[in-house]
Amino acid sequence: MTDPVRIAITGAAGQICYSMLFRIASGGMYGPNQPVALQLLEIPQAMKVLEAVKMELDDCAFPLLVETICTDDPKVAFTNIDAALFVGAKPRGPGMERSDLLKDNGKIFSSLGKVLNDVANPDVKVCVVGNPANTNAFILKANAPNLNPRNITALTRLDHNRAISQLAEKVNCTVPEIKKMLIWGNHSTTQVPDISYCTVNGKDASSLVDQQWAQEEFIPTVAKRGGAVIAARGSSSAASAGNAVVDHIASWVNGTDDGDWTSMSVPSDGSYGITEGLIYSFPVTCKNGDYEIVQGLEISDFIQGKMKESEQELLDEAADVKEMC
Ligand code: NAX
Repeated sequence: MTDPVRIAITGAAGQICYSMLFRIASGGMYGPNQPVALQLLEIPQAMKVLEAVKMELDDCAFPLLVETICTDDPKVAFTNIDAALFVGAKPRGPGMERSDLLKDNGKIFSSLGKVLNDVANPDVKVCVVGNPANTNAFILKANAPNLNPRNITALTRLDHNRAISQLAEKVNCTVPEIKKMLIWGNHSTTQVPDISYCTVNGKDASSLVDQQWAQEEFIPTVAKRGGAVIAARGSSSAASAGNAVVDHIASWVNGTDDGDWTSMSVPSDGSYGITEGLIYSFPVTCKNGDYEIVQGLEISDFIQGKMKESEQELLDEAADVKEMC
C-alpha cells in the first residue's frame, strides 16, 4: 500500500474541521488513491469533543483513512507530517479590538511555529486559516526559520471561490466557465477581488459586466461575504471554509489547470511592488507540488490603489505583532 500522507490539523474539534476532516478522509484533498493519516491537535478542554469527532471518523470506515491521532501535544501532532493546516484560533470576543485578537492569536502562532520548527520536515506545506490568517502566517513564518518560507501560506481560496460564485450568478454562467479569478491582498475587508483578467467561456469578464458593478457591488459583496454569513447563520462560515482549504491544498499538490490560476496568500517576493515577506494573496499557478506567482499582469490605477491599502493593513498588523516575530 502507498505510504499515507500525514496531515496535522489544529482546532480539529471546531466548526470548520467538522466538515473538512470528512472531506480529507474521503479523498477530497489528496485524491482517491492516496491514503491519509490525520494528526489532530486541540487544547485540553476540547479533547473530549475531539474524541467524539474521531468516533465519527471511525464510523465512516473510510478506506483511505489509515490512522487518526488525537492529541493536545503539538510535538506529537507535528512529527512526521507532510502538511499542516492551522485552523485553531481564538475567536474575537465581545468588546475585543482587532489588535487584541492579533496579540492573543499571535501567541498561539508564535508558540506553535516554534514547535513546528523543531519537529517538522523543513518542506512541510502549511496553510493558515485561523484569523487574522495572513498575519498569523507571518508570525508563524518568523518563528519557524528552519522551514522553507515559500511553503507557509494562508487561505484566500474561500474569497476566490466566493468571487467566482458572485460572477457566475451575475453573468448567468456555470462555475467551470470562469477562469482566472483573482484575489489580491489580505483575507479581510481590504482584500481586492479583481476580474480584470477573468474570462467567461473565453470572453473577457469585463466586457460582460459594467465597471460600476465590478467596483461598487462585486468587490464589497465578496469582501464582506464572511460578515453576511455571520449575520445569517450566527457564526462564521464553516463548510465553505473547510471546502476552500481542501481546494487550496489540492491545487498546490495536484496543480492548477492549464490556462487557469488560483489565489493563494504566500510570502511576497516583491512581485507587483508588495513588501517582501508579507503574506499577501497573489495569482499563482501550481505544478509538481510547487507554486509560482503569475508575473507581468498590468494593473489598473483603481486596483493598484486598493492593493496598496491592503498591503498597508498588513504592514500595520505586522507592526502590531513585531515583538512576536
Ligand atoms: P471554532 O471556534 O469552531 O473552532 C476553533 C477550534 O480551535 C476550537 O475547537 C478551539 O478549541 C481550537 N483551538 C483554539 N486554540 C487552539 C490551539 N492553541 N491549538 C489547537 N486548537 C486550538 O472556529 P471555526 O469556525 O472552526 O474557525 C476557526 C478559525 O477560522 C477562526 O479563526 C475563524 O475566524 C477562521 N476563519 C477563516 C477563514 C478564512 O478564509 N481564512 C474563513 C472562515 C473562518 O472565519
